[in-house]
Amino acid sequence: MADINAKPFAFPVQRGQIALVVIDMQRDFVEPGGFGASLGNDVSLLGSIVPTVRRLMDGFRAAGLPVFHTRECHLPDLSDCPPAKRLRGAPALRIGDEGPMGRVLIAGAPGADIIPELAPLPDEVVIDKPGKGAFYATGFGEALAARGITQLVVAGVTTEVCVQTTMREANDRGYDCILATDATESYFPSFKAATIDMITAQGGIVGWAAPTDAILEALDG
Ligand code: C5J
Repeated sequence: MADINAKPFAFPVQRGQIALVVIDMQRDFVEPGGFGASLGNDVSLLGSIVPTVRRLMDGFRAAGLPVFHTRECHLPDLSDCPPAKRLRGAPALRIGDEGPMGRVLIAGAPGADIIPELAPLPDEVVIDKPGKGAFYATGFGEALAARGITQLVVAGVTTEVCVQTTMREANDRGYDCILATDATESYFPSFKAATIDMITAQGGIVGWAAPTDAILEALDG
């Protein structure tokens, strides 16, 4: 494996210590009728990255490297959903409400499922997370430690919310993180661009960023 040609400088891949984490590629964020749409967003932007995320996942799988998936979702009794999160704003559907894809962002509801095109393989770890970051109130850190993972390639949605929060959480815990810039998306293109800038500024204050081709080339190299 070679270094990844990345911003702000080459990402030094550590063989056997790198994994992919695909954040929240769920029907509730990507498909019409879900939570993302209920907030007034145009979800078609997010759908456009699906083939690229799939290519990245397939590259990791082909290289025998671990792929982790996350889902933002809550328990049916909402005991893990702070009222402040549920009640903020004026969405057409709130977390836990019955929508066209079942109860919004509730574990087990069809809307909380990962979209079929990016379905996890049976041996891949899926982390259900009640927050925006993948480490908060989950077993993600322990699952990574058990596999000796110290480096994360991060993809998924949305760039400035759950993806960025996870990268910041990981960075604070000592992981080297690189964002796959064309395998992540936001409902707001300017927020995606700003996130990439924020992550890579000041010598990579949160981490690195590179397109999928550069990441896959390094895995092949
Ligand atoms: C949001 C996420 N945007 N997965 N969740 O509420 O980014």
